[in-house]
Amino acid sequence: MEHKWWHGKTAYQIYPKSFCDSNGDGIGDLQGIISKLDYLEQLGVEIVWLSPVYCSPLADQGYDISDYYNIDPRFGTMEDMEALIAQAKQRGIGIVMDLVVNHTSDEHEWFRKACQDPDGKYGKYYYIRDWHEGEPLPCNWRSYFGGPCWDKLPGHEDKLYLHVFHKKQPDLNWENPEVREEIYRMINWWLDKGLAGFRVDAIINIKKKLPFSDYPVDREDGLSSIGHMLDDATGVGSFLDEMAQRTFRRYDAFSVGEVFNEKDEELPRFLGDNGYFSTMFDFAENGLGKSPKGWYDAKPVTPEEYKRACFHSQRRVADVGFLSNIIENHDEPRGVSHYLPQGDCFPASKKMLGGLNFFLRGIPFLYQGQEIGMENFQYRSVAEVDDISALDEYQVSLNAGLSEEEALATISQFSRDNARSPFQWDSSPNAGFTTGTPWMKVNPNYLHINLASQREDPNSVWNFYRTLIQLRRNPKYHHTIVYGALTPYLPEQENLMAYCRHSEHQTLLVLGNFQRQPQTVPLPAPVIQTLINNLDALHLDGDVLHMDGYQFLVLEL
Ligand code: TEU
Ligand code: CA
Repeated sequence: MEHKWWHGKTAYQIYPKSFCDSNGDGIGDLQGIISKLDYLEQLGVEIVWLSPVYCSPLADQGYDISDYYNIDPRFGTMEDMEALIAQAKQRGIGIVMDLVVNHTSDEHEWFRKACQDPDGKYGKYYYIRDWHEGEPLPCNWRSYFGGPCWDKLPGHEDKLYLHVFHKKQPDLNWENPEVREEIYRMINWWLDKGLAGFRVDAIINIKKKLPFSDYPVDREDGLSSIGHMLDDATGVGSFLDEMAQRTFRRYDAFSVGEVFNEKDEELPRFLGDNGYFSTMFDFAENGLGKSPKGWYDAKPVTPEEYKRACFHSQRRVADVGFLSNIIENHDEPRGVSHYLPQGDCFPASKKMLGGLNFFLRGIPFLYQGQEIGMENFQYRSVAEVDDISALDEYQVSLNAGLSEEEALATISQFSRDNARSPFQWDSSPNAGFTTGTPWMKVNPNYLHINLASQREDPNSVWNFYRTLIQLRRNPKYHHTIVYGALTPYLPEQENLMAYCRHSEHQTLLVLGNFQRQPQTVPLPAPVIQTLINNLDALHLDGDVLHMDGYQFLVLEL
């Protein structure tokens, strides 16, 4: 496998709206991020992915872009963006932007022009179909945020447009070469500014199975999950290859794909040498427990399921390329609230979960706040919900017969808002995120979970994450941690997640006791030294290790 500049990095995702507000309007911004570059450098991350900061009506918090070539004034200016790229670079940090090109905002100039003249040039940028009241829709796909993915084209009673996400996110027609040219031009324009690369949003959706047709109805709404269509669609690869060829590869840029349903045999083309992407997120764990019926039917994830999913993903890509490993992102609940058994969310277990994920082969991506162990929060009323996905699932839960209280409890567990509450910098009002009124409520637990207090505490979750990142960067272990093969260790031992990372001259054993109770683990070889321990003690009895509940260890063997 060819070595690449980004293989050994640790990445960090910023959700700009909730990271740091520099001017007191309650909305995080680019100057806020710039003011925290020293912090990011100290943490040790070397790639920073920004969720979208382009002009947007924020119907889906920036994933609905109305101008790809400008920064939304709420986040700052183009000068701020250029300053961020330059000042990050001085600290050895590459900035990665979000590339949202499955759809635009309905407020994008292209879509406005398409509405003015559906038969003209811009009408062909989108999927627009004739339709008359009373006729069936062109197809029965359910949009990701609920309801049919067809809506009336504004200003036209007899035309519909396609949106697989929100109705304010009309899908671009990638079959049209002019659309693809526009996108490549825009990507290169940004790469010319010195961006390190892109995180590529929802990209698998760009290929539609045409002509539009129905799939089996799978809920009472009479619609069908987009997943059926995606399984059926072929040929996304030629778009992705063309995009990579015309953009990323020319710049040796980093690209991380948000891809959910690639098939095994496609993996080498997606993330092998010269693949469509540098890497892709591993979403196997995030999918656990989910139900096609909706969030209300989801099951809790057990440690055994979590472990199996990780190992399965590792096996799939072992000889192919590098996954990007996460426990959470801006679309998911907080990892510690989601994967740790109920009642077991405390510093030691948070460290264990973080550590187990961090040393998997691949690029570790931390999400803002993960490094201080930020947790889900509880909604008090549905009026507090911002996430459009959660609002839809609230309705789905009510339709399934849940009470309002139960529906609220359900969406509290899974809402994307969980990850979007402001970063908890310190114990001052609003957690130091803003001097004004935050656009979203700060989690009340900021008084005891915040960066300022954890910086001073050598045993904090934050200092633990720093140690993980430093170990990955340490020249003595870097090669093994980045390139070493991964072999599951005692995968059948319940609630033990353990694996070896080994290169020619080195073996590291990573162990997490994924339960409250202690457990005993035989070691395969003598311990040379303990590199990481999330607890004070180490009970080693010859080649038998007695692990305390939620103990996490990295041992050099
Ligand atoms: O998400 C893509 C995606 O497939 C979503 O269905 C995701 O699983 C959903 O948000 C969960 O509720 C990306 C972005 O990460 C997300 O924030 C955007 O809303 C979406 O694309 C549309 O751009
Ligand atoms: Ca602001």
